[in-house]
Amino acid sequence: GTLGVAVIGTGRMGADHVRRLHEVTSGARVAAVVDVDAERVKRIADGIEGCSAHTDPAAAMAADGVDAVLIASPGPAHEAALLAAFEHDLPVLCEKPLTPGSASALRVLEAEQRLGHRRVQVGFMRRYDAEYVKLKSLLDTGQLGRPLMLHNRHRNVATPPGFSTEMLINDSVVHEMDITRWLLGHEITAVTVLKPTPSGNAPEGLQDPQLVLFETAGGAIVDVEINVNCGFGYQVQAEVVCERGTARIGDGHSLVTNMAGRWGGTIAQDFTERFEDAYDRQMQAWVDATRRGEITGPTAWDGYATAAVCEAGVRAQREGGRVEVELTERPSFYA
Ligand code: NAD
Ligand code: ISE
Repeated sequence: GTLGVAVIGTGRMGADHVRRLHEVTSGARVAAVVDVDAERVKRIADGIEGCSAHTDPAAAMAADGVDAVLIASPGPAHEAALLAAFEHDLPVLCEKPLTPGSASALRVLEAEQRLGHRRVQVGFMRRYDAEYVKLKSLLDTGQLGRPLMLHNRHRNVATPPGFSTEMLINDSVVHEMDITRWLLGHEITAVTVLKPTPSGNAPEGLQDPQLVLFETAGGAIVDVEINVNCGFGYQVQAEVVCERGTARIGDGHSLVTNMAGRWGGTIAQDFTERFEDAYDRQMQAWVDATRRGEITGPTAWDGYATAAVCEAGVRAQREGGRVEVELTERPSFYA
């Protein structure tokens, strides 16, 4: 039957996921919505037939018709929601980060292993972006040879109020941590962060942009320009340099115009626009797998491993120099 989903957190991402589940995804319906803001959650539930409104995640998980959980509350609230979902043995799509910090992520790994079966998919949606999928398929053929370097650019128009220097790593570069591990198939072993004089566009006190370097277990070197107040658009670009060639995505050349002696195109303005298809495909894949009784996509291990890299990244920001990533051994459960 149709998958009844409880959506926890109905802010920017959560409200968009509610719309997606209600209007785009097939085989699913929004059965319950949860937010600490009671008025907001009631307004959203009122617009959807058969959807109940809650301020307590545990109450929503026990509600009628709830078969699965989508977590889109702020990162610090994820651990409690994940553990509650495990108590009800419900499948979960959890927005990144799994949890902020490797200690809490490890507690989630342990709880999932105690259940005896995987329950969590982490919302690293770039793995569902058509361009990244093409890049990964090409690398996997081996035609280009071994990847030597991966160059990334991650630019946002502007940061919301309260966005801190650590969030450049924890909220933004975390996507490149996941995509690096996925594209190259190796864990990240060390992080270095270089900080140019901040842009005049950056709010007072924000160290923006930064150049983040990863070393990987496969010997490839990865650089990330994180530049979150660039002012002109939302851009995510990647170029892999291999032994026999290079491959690059994210140039946004789907429409090129020639007019009045100039050529060009438009640049997306935010992630909901640039990654709309990826969010849609991620949701459909999660719903389809869940209805088959399977869990696919990025795992809780991917959530833990990226949390460990974030910790090294934040230390590298603060202390300077190269910081090694501390990772426990990967349990065979996540092989
Ligand atoms: P937001 O602040 O817009 O929304 C969060 C909502 O959760 C708010 O409505 C808030 O009232 C509610 N909330 C707070 N504590 C709660 C709790 N304990 N239980 C239930 N609801 C609670 O934030 P956002 O930008 O929508 O981010 C939400 C999540 O999505 C974060 O984990 C963030 O990292 C992630 N995110 C992912 C992407 C992506 O590209 N995949 C982009 C942006 C945000
Ligand atoms: C945000 O939280 C995201 O996840 C976006 O994908 C990213 O581009 C942005 O920089 C983050 O703040």
